[in-house]
Amino acid sequence: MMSAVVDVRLPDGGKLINLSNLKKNQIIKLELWATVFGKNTNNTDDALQSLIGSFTSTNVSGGATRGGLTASILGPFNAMASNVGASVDLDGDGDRDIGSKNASLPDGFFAVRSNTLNRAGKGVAGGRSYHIGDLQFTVSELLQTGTVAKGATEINFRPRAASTQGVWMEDGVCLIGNGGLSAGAPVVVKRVAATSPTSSGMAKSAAVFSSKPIDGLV
Ligand SMILES: [Ca+2]
Ligand SMILES: [Ca+2]
Ligand SMILES: [Ca+2]
Repeated sequence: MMSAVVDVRLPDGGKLINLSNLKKNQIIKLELWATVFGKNTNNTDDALQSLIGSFTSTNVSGGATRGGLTASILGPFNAMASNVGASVDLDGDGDRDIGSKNASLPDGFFAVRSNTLNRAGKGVAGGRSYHIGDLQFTVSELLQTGTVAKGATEINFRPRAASTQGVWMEDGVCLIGNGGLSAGAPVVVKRVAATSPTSSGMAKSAAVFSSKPIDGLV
């Protein structure tokens, strides 16, 4: 069974951005990591060559923010046929996503490609992980006013729904991805209520929420 995952995350690995810390035109810097998983415990026989898909900022329960996404690609995954993707509103919510709605053609999709099956990624349990590029979300509009927490906005990868989703190697076998490419958990933008510092459990989570977004903001 084939398995590769594209994960969008904050530079410190976090997944949560407190809307209370955001303002219009602010840039949120995110990282794109791809991980190839095999079945055995040896990760020196797992490798990545290419992947293709889109990125969207999806509003849940009314959403938290609108903004535009832009991507960049890191070497060696910037070889011929790589593409930072077209800037289009894929989901019709009024802001720009990256990629294409037409899965039958590769045109417009975000695509990374190395000239060879690359084994230089970071070894992780059961596979190999690669920092393939970065993503920027530029806030254009805050969808919530006041302090009442409502919806959330989820920023994530969407694999191209086609027979060719990428080329990678698992346990020494080179594969052309077909249904084996998926997205990790989304980066979530939502309003996180301030909590009392006298309540230890709550204060701890508040500290996590308030520190992680700052690492991801430039
Ligand atoms: Ca959006
Ligand atoms: Ca959109
Ligand atoms: Ca392996």
